[in-house]
Amino acid sequence: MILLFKQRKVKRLCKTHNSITVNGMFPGANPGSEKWRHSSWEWWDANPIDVVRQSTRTGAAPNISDAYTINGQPGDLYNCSSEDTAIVPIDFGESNLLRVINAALNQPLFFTVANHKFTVVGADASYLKPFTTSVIMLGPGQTTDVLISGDQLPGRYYMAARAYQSAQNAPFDNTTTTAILEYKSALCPAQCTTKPSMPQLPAYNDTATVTAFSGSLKSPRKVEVPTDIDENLFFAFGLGLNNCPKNFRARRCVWLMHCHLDVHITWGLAMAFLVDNGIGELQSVEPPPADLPIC
Ligand SMILES: [Cu+2]
Repeated sequence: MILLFKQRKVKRLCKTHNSITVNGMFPGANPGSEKWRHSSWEWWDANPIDVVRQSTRTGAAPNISDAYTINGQPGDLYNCSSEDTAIVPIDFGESNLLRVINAALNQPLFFTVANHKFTVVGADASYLKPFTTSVIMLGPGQTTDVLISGDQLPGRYYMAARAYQSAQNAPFDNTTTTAILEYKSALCPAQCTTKPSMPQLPAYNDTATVTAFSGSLKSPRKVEVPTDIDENLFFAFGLGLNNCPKNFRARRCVWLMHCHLDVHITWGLAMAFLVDNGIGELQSVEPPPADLPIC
């Protein structure tokens, strides 16, 4: 397979920027290539690598984004964006699977569609016991698979995403990104001159809705877990102020883990698991690559 990397000029929020494309498409969301994959991203009026580098250097949170996007487009509620708003076609009477990805850097996001309900059937590559909801919430990096039925008056409906502010007083991008769910039988341009219906999104700090949603994520069937516990282990996660053991750099693998936003790893909030070799080659750590930087 040949991957062709190119710089392409893209216009977002009234300005033109360079963006990297792979075989002519933006990495991640490829609008049009797979109809029902939807990703919500963030957009900075800056080079996003600079945003991350600056936050790593200063130790502060990354600058908040200037827009969120659905399938690469900010949508109608931002300046200079309405001409390129992503359109998601649907047939009346049809049931469609939406694979929704939160590809934002740090921001948990609510996602909803006007007048339609979702049947949630999967999350992060696991099937779920289906349940119905009008709004879903995804943490950064999370995926959720939902079914949506074309059972409403054929027309145009906004799909919208905006922030769930999970931490009080932490600054966040409070803008709203939209795409348009468009019934194929809705006659354009006659019907397209009227604005699509806008869904109601939860308040930024609506933790009750988030708790109700995440509490509904259940396995399709009973999961067998060990119930005979020989020993109770209590782990306290805290700031590691101890010096690393002397043999830290020997042939052992260090697995950095933080069960939250990735940016917190650069703040030093990672748990380091030392992983030793097991028995045989398949249970052993591969040697580091020749170009591994020495710190
Ligand atoms: Cu964290």
